Amino acid sequence: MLDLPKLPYAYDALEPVISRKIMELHHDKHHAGYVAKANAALEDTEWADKSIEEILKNLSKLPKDKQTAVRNNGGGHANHTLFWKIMRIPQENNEPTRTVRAALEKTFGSFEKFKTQLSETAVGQFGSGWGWLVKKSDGSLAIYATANQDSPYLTGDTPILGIDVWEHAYYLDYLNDRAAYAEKWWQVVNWDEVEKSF
Ligand code: MN3
Repeated sequence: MLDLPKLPYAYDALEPVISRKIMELHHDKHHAGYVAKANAALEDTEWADKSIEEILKNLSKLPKDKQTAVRNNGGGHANHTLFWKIMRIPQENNEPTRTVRAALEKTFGSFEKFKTQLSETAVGQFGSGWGWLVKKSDGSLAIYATANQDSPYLTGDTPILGIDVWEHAYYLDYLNDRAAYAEKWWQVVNWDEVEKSF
């Protein structure tokens, strides 16, 4: 059974970057829905008691008629579980830890270049999806977007940082201005939590 995790902060903790209303709907309705539907799909399979990471890494081994539901809803569960963890109370000059900064500079040239590349990738995702910083199996870092609720675990990568660019993540606060949301979002990234993935 997959469980809906509690938010590690109050619903209004991310204001003014993300409003209480969005957080309530996003966590209590959207994420809860993914958990319920993923559990319904996994019920009565040998995968019901496995971790979501293990399930997504082995999606092709699941019963064929369950794969789409688990990809979408299990992916939604994994993605949002990480998303809540890697956010915190907004800070205007929100800088990464020394360890994270050094790793980002090595791969992307500078922290600013990294931010720009991830923002542009996320904002440029056509339709619903996510922008990701991932660790590949060889330990290298990469940025890409996925559609819908596709998780980096599906391709064997480990998600480190992800921005949700589904309209439900920003529309109530930013209307159609996904770029404005993506820019503000950097204020709520919890770099201490991100560092744990390095
Ligand atoms: Mn979402």
